[in-house]
Amino acid sequence: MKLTGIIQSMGVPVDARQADLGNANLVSPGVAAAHHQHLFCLRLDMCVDGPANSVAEVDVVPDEPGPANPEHNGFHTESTVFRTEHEAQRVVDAARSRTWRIFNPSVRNGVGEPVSYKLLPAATPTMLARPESRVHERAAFASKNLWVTPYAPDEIHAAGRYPNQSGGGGGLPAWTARDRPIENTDLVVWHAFGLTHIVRPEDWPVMPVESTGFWLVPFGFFDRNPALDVPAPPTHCDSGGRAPVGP
Ligand SMILES: [Cu+2]
Repeated sequence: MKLTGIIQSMGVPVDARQADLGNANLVSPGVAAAHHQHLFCLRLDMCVDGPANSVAEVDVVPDEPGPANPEHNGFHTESTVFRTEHEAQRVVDAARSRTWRIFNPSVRNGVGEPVSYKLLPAATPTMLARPESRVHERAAFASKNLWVTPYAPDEIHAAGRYPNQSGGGGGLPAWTARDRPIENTDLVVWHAFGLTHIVRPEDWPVMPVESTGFWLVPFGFFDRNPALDVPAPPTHCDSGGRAPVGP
């Protein structure tokens, strides 16, 4: 997702300095813009080779010292399969290269492992407004980066159907309060991501693009690099039946 446009600015005394401003940055003499966050939630109705899927968190951690790690340089993956909704409420951990794997436990790939897709998050924040704040209550989906729910056709909007002016608590916090099982079933993955925008003078008066997002990539879904399966170069009517030589 790309963010651009015009920042929300405010007038401050023309002689104000940065040190006078607690939650905003000067962008021009007499003009400041508040710190803020752009937080999104994408609903991923997953179906990896069939409807019955599971989700695991995969961290990469150092091996313990010992005979199997004589040079103290080994590291390995630790995989934890989520059994219920509460277990699947997680945040990113870039130091552990944390990813989430959506897999089909009943379908094996060419090396005998479950077919899967990997959700690779960006270095994305969670909501910085405190839990007791109104904005946090209304958009509690942004307090975690990952949620997993069993598929329900009426569960569409992460913050509930009518978040504006609401008392909060709708959407993901309400649905997941039941802590339903999410293993080997038809499930929905919710990824909350975005960025914290500490505004800079270069964002004024029109903001250049900042990007945020994530990657969803096959992990053992294919048995080899599927991009190698490209057709032969086309022949051209002028090439005498030979592949064109170029450029
Ligand atoms: Cu912004």
